[in-house]
Amino acid sequence: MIYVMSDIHGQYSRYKSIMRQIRLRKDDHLYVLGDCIDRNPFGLPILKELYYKPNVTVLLGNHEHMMLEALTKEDPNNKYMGRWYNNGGFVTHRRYRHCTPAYRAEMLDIIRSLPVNAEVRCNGVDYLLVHGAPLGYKYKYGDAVMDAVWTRLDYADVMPENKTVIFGHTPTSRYQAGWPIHIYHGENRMIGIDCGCAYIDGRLGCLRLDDMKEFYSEEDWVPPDRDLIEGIYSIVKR
Ligand SMILES: [Mn+2]
Repeated sequence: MIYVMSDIHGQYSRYKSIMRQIRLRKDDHLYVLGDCIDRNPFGLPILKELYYKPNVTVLLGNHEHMMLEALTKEDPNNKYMGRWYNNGGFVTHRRYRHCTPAYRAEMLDIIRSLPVNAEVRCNGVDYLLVHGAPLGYKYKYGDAVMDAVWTRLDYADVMPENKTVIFGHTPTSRYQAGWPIHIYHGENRMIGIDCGCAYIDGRLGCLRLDDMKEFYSEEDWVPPDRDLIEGIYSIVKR
């Protein structure tokens, strides 16, 4: 069986919920389409755990790319660190700084080795697995990797011929406002699987390509009551 999920964003309990449901076997393969890290605390351990599983392929997301730039590039004006922090990188960096030099070097090596796209064939369908967009897709950076991890596909975009593109990066609520935390099966051979796991009211989705069965993380906590949250905010604002 072939499974695809994306944008775990440090949500450890949602990640574990999916792993419990799919019970990955030796002959199965799981593709994780980037953005294991940032916005929530447990990104690095999740990325590391997935990376070393023999039947898992992890792709590069824009968040891993941001982390690599922030921690390895000459950055006198904090351009790269600023961008990372503005996109939820602080929780990752806060923990990273407390890790041993060996662990830090290992995580950077892992990120450097992540592929940008992957291809897999299932039931006679050729799937192109991407974080943001297929490599070679022109966006606004003029850099092939940046374009591939940052592009937000539009529902009307034209995909490469004879390929069904499965992408993360952009929460599916952008394509189906009335069905927000579900996998998006678009026209033009596009499937979006980022169900907003990064956010409190999202969840982690996972698609099994053999039969297109969808799996969703189940919460082990009671979501906070909206009236309660708004009540708290009204107190804070006063
Ligand atoms: Mn992303």
